[in-house]
Amino acid sequence: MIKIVSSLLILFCLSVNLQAENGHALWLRCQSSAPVSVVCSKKSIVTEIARQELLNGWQGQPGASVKLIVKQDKEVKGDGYKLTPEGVQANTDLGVLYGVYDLLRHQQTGETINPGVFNPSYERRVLNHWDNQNGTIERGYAGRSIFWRNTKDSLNVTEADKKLWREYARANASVGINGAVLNNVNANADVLTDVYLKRVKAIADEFRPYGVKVYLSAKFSAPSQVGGLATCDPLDPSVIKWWQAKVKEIYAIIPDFGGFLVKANSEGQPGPQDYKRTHADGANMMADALKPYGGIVMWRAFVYSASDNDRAKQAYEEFLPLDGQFRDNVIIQVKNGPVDFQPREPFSPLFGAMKKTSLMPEIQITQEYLGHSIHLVFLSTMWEEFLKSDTYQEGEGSTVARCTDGSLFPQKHTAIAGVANVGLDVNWCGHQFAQSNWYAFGRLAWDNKLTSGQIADEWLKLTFKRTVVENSDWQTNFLTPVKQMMLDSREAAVNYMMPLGLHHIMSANEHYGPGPWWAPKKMRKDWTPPYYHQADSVGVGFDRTHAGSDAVSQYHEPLHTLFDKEQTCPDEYLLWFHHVPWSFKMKNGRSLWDELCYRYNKGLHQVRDFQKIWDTVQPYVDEERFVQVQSKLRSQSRNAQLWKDGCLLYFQQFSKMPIPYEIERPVNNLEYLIRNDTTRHQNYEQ
Ligand code: GCV
Repeated sequence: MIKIVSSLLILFCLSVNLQAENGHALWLRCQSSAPVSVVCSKKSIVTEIARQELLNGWQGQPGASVKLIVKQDKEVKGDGYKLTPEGVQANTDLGVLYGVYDLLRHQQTGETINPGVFNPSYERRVLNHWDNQNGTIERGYAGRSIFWRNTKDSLNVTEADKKLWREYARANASVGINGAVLNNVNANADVLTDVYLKRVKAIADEFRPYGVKVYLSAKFSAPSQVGGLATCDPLDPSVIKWWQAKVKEIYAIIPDFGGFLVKANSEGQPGPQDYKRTHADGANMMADALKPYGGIVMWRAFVYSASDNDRAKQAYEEFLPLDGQFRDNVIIQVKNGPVDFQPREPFSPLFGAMKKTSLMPEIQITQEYLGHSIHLVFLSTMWEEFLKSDTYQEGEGSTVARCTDGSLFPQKHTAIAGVANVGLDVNWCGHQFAQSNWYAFGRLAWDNKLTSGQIADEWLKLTFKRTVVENSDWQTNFLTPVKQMMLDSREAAVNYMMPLGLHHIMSANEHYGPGPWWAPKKMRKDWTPPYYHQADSVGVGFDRTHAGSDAVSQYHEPLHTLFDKEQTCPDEYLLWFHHVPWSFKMKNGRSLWDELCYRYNKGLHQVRDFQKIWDTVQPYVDEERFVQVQSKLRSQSRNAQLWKDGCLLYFQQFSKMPIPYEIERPVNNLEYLIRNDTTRHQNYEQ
């Protein structure tokens, strides 16, 4: 009997998946199910969803009985859960739902289910959408916003809107994401007005059953812009009153509103410093207004000014002196690196340095600097590298993960944010493989100790497996090579874009192709690549040693000394911390110039290999997704060639050294690349 049911199950899955797939179902594709009976100790909208998910997706013993129990247990924290031989137990309804998704994930990936307790690393696992109210998305590469549009009836809530929001919330819940900031950090104050708040409420209503809270980016100047006040001084009683009233109004319609995200005094945004107040004054004023309702303020530390001698140092310099001055419902949101989501940066030295303030990492899921939705880059390895970086703030083992998840310093709230890569594109993320980054963010936010290998394995099985039980042929010919491609993809991007610690050398403001030459006369220096690479006849790289900008001193020992010396600085960060002579002898014996040539060349060849790998897996992938990925890889390959040619030919003007003869010659001329700089992106988007 079991055999018959399993065969039917396989047949059903096969027939579902032989149809074209467009990627809209994400990692939640498998609908086949074996019969199961589900008993739940508590009835609620959330537990009903949990029950339905089990009924629709059960892959275990046919006819089994599963118990879902909501019961207090000291071992279980927050919305964590316990997997037991009988089913799922949790303190909250949401915990039960998370447990059910985990159970199903195990079944669908064929992993053994080990009973145990699974608690989240962070209390708040939040997506930041940089969506504008006119429907565009800053740094979005997957179509327009799923929340906002600029048609005539833009604020009408349709059934199609609600369906999409529910699908989005379900996808988030399935990986443990429990919050979403619905609008751009470069905020438009109108979002806090009545008409927009009605739409926010409608979104919150669809999210609620899946445990996803809504948050808003709040413009610091809102009291003037939409409140008509003469000032936005955070210590002014009228301003304090305005925010209190605004918060009260929001909670009256959205009782579980999460709180505000604020970008202040950064890149032209208003903030407390406009009134000679500190970041703490500004954040605390908002935090006080939110406190009675349980809301939080996520205050960004992404600050830098044109006049500073090293942009990488500024967040630390501005925020560290404020340690201990923030209310306990303020969390300082810090980008992973000290500059800006580059393909590789050392971790921001603020992590661990602020010991009396809650800090949350901000990572970027949307690929602003990593090839938009054209390049296949699995970002999990980058985030894993970051979370596992040792800050040494409390001795060895003080990883970024531990400095932010509450295990090293007491934190009232813990959180992690990811800048979303979601838009109206049918596959949500623009590139089928970009979905894996959304997935990976959720999984790492839930468990910051997971490995990228495990995440890639899970995602590939859930996203591409055609039957419940794939044969070993699939494992060998699809899973193994494609997983390896994913795991290598970030390092490949670093190699063909910005190896050896180079950073911020992309073209213009679109941040796609190479542009180490890009430096319009009137442009702020710290927005142009030459500020970062500092290439000259002597060498290349930014001197951040004690003899240079001294950014190294923001790192705790032993990192301070390690980074400070060319000989001990890891190759990956060499040109981040040092201005290195072209003929400098690398650890492997090559000159810096030769090594640069090898790295760029290697990156390009890695992408060409990805093309080959993908072509070999054609028999295992449905036509639509296969062709899409194949075509994107072609664009990526052409773009990698531009990066290699553009950067090597540009830097060669300074090094005056030959490209090693065993390396392929450039196929583009530098003058051509520079001349076509601004239009190139469009040409390669096809
Ligand atoms: C939302 C970078 C991006 C900006 C972004 C900013 C930020 O500068 O290029 O588009 O603005 O970071 O994180 O605030």
